[in-house]
Amino acid sequence: MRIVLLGPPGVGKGTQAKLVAAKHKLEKISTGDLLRAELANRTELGKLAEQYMRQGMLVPDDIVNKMVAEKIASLGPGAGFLLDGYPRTIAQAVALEAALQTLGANIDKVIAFQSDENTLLERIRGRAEIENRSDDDAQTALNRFRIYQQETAPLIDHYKKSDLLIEINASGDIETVNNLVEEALAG
Ligand code: B4P
Repeated sequence: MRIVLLGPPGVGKGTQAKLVAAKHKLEKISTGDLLRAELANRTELGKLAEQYMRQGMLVPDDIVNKMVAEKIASLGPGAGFLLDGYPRTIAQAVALEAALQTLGANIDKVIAFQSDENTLLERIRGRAEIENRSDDDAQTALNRFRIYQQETAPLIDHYKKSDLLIEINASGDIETVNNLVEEALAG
């Protein structure tokens, strides 16, 4: 199984990714986590990514595409995986399709989470208290919402056209959302 999780900042992609990957024994590829690990290790890639992330901007496509393509290639052709937070632009979706084609693989389902902005801001505020992420202050979060609408929301139509999209209301608690995800995967 190869799954993509899409959705606005703070909607719970990372939270659901952990649950789904554990249950279905899938490799979890979270671009946010991979980039934060590069930052923590002060690599050249990390230093570059930090300039974008702390302003709530997307890291340039070529950097993220290369990072994901290498990760997918390292898993081998038959591997199941879950992509959390990738693709986030149409250019990333095109790059993902090319990377999968070289392996003779394809995406099975794209899950798009939705919720209202107040719920998302509340969750990000809660995460800020626990995780101290530099992109979780209110102003940066608003910037991330704006960029989501411009850059990432068009992916919903992109995946609707290929009939892979399942839209899920992510406003409920973690267990409720997880039940909806499992129903969608079973269907
Ligand atoms: P991400 O790490 O993907 O972060 P996110 O979108 O804010 O969060 P997510 O939706 O995973 O929410 P979470 O589960 O934590 O991206 C961070 C940054 O990295 C981006 O802004 C960008 O700069 C860069 N980046 C990443 N991928 C990129 C790409 N492909 N291209 C370019 N740049 C990229 O949930 C949020 C909080 O809510 C948590 O505290 C959680 O406990 C809580 N929560 C979750 N679900 C809940 C529920 N159902 N009910 C109540 N609380 C819930």
